[in-house]
Amino acid sequence: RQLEVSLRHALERNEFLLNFQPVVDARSEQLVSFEALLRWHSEEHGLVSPAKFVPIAEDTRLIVPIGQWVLQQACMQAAQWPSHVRMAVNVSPEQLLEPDFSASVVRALSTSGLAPQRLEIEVTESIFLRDASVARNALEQVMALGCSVALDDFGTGYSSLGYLRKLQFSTIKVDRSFVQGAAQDSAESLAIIRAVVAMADSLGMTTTAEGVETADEVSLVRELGCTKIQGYYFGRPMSAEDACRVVGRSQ
Ligand code: G
Ligand code: G
Ligand code: NA
Ligand code: MN
Repeated sequence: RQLEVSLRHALERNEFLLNFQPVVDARSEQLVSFEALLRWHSEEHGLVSPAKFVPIAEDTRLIVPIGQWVLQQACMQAAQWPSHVRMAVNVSPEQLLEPDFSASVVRALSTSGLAPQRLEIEVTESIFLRDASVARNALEQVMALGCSVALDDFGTGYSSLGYLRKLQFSTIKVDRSFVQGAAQDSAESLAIIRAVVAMADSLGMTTTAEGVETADEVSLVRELGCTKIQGYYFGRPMSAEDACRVVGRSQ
């Protein structure tokens, strides 16, 4: 495909950049971290959504070098911020299952000077579909470095809860479909968020409500006991410059 050809040259042409979306503490509404979100400005195709190009990058394994670039850039950015602000980076299964994944994390941390405790790796349940023991091993290695691991889009994949027994995720991210559902009075969505929060609490994990767009949704997920909130209400994915301004206000 056309897109794939362009994607092969995107890194060397410097066509990627990162946006950053704030995550706040549900009680204090203080900034706690940013999630790095990849953007591609293709010379041939204009701005391409990650929903479109990330799957192609995964199929072609281009996500491995691209993902390394993301890690590197995100760590360098976070190293510019005060130490109470953490950085979350999305990692695809193809990238995590590479034998040198944890080495690439070490590299990003050491070249940026970022403390490992300030880096959170976000993975989805899909990492357990292919080679669960390799995935678990890779995550244990980055946890041993001092990084934390969040489980993203929780509840939308093919979940087996078994791996929650084996891996100490720091955070479970409640997918925005449940937040939106609960806001529209879906009894099922409400029940699911309650159950996820209760389970996370008893496992010593925190919860982040994703896709929170309105003040009513803020109140709702706070009452449901979510620990952290992410969504357009507190900030859209933004440029590094804008993120620095938000960080400046957070002190
Ligand atoms: O803003 P949003 O359109 O950014 O992101 C769409 C999807 O792309 C999400 O599922 C998100 O997890 C994924 N995504 C965004 N940035 C990255 C990245 O750096 N690496 C990977 N693997 N996925 C990403
Ligand atoms: O899969 P992941 O959770 O990493 O994807 C994050 C995606 O969700 C990004 O595309 C981001 O732009 C989008 N997003 C973040 N906050 C909101 C929100 O409040 N509402 C909606 N509709 N999308 C959001
Ligand atoms: Na994510
Ligand atoms: Mn997410």
